[in-house]
Amino acid sequence: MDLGIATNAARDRVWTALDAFRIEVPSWGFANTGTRFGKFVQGGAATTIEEKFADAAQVNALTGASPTVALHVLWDLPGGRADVPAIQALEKKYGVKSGSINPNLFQDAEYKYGSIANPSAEIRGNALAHLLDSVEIGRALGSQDVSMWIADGSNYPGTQSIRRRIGWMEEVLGETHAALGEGQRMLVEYKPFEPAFYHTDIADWGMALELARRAGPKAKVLVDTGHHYQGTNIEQIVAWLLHLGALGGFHFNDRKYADDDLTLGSIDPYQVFRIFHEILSVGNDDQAQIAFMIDQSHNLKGKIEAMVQTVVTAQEIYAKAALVDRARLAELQQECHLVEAEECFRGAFWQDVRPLVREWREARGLPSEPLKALRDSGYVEKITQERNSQNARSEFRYA
Ligand code: LRH
Ligand code: MN
Ligand code: MN
Repeated sequence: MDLGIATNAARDRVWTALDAFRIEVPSWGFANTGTRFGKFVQGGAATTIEEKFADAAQVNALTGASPTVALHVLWDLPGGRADVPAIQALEKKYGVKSGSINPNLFQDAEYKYGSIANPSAEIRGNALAHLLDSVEIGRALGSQDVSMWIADGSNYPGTQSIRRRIGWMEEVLGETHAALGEGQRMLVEYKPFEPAFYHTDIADWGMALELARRAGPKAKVLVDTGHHYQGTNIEQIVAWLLHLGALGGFHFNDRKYADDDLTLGSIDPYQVFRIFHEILSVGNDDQAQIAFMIDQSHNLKGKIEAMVQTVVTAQEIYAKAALVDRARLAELQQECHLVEAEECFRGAFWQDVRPLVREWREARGLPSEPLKALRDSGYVEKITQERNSQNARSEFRYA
């Protein structure tokens, strides 16, 4: 089937889509992270918030698509406190802004039996205080979203009251919502298991949606693509959340087995295409409400290289999704012309959009080949030399 990829109309669709496409990078994607068995330390990994801003700025300069960096409160802000003028100075120096604020309710030993769903009122109070601090940090930095991943759950049947914990979560989330300022939102993320292996308090999109709905209108659902069971139809969840006006955003990554945090599209690019198609099918105003964020940690690939590769892949798949002739597809769906409809849909996926995307990059003054430009720039070698002394140790041990 001829999709007319070389036509002006196709070029316009792709360029319009790429001009609007933004995807946030995570500060933790530039830092040394590991597996549960140990860490492979990279000499060039970022260890300070300034280094994370510097690396994010590189990715943005090369791709033109990631002007914000997500901050993880306890990992990036010493003592969980934000030195707002200092962060604003970094934003100015590096030309990237603070993105979503990610509270951390999973690291402290007091959260062994949960944070906002802990049976102890005192511990729930501490969790709420951290959430309120995170809301305040977001407000002070002018960032829109507080992204909440709640790791709470239990490992053995009968050891916790699932229902009482729902009520406790409702209380804390309601109070957090009440503190949100004008233009702020809270995003409720779900995950079926890990670290809890029997029940997780916010295990799927239904639970996240209901908790968000009860918290208030500024609460939306965050879909992390790695947080589903095998075979889950994620684009159907996306379509439902869009229908309900409840989709806040995404944590994009890919997976083969569980929450693998692999680079986007590395295992199943067609799934990313199907998700992007759902988003491009709604009106522009609704699209603008959806935060695209990357949630990946790169243990083996070079961190900046992996991030550039991810953003480039996201742009390419978004461009493919922009090529779907949605008017024609709607007719074919209406007439139940199954094979033609499927071919219309996946025909766009099979197009090689890279020449078009390259043209767009050149027209926008961006490097035509971001990964090659990264290599040619020598940035990774430079930071590896500069940062190596702090990162020189390499650890690997079984837990
Ligand atoms: C949990 C998660 C969550 C965290 C991030 C580091 O698996 O996806 O979004 O904040 O990883
Ligand atoms: Mn996530
Ligand atoms: Mn995850």
